[in-house]
Amino acid sequence: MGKQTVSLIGVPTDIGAGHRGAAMGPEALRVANLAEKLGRRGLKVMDRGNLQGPLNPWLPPEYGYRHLDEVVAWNTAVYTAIHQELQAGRLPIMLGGDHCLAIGSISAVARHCHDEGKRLRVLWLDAHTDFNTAQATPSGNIHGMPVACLCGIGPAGLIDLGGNVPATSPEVFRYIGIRSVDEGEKQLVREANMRVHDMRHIDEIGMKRVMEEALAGVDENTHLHVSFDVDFLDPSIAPGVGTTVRGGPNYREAQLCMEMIADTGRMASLDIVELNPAFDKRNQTAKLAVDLVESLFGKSTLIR
Ligand code: 6HN
Ligand code: MN
Ligand code: MN
Ligand code: MN
Repeated sequence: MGKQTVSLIGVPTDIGAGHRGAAMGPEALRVANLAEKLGRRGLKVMDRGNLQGPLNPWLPPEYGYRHLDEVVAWNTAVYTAIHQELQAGRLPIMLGGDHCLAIGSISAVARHCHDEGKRLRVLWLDAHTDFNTAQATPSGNIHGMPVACLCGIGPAGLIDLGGNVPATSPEVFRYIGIRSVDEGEKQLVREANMRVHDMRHIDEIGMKRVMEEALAGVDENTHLHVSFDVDFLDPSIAPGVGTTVRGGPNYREAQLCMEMIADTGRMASLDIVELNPAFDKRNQTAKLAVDLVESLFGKSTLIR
């Protein structure tokens, strides 16, 4: 077997977020030596540079959405780029950008799985469930809506990127690290029967058993996609995000989570999103994200 090729796709925008700065995420990850570190893990790394799209006009919401047209434009570009990398047999890593961009990346992954007869599993590592709608959202920020859009609840232009509506369905998702869900959103998450491994669950049974549950059923026919919102991590170790919520996984819990994903050998695409260098200290959150991504690709602290 040849070397696995991973492609880095920068998406420098904060178009779906409530704070400016996530547009600087791709460069911060490059400065933290993401490509070099993955190269040292024996991967062939192709940095495809950055996608382009509209500037952030920083306007109030209209009909429950902020910047819907711009969000559609960015996600269309993401869809095309990620789909192309998957078709070429490469493992795409999307360097966000805010989490609205996962609509494009996961729509591409879902389309690819559909065409190849693969079963999709999405691990959504996040403090938030990102399951808002135009009616339920307290902010209008579309980074709070990607999972709903991927399940077919959302506006035209975002639910139909890959041609199939819905792009995918609630049973493919496993949420990990959840600790902030809006009131109306809670109702939607319950109605959709989403599988939520919230922080209370991690406290009670530990990260090991949570990951066993989240990864149960993953086999050789599974395409495992990891959507890593950096605000998943406890803010004491990861201050460089726009929406910090205290009480997240600590360093070792996060490492164990990543290591157990690596052990499956099934991760075939990845988003790194919501990194916000404007809130960071000396790029420490980017460095931590890179350290954790190395673990996703098999770096381990194990001696045996
Ligand atoms: N993220 N639930 C809040 C909202 O505005 O809808 C926060 C969403 C945060 C989204 O961190 O990807
Ligand atoms: Mn493939
Ligand atoms: Mn998120
Ligand atoms: Mn989040």
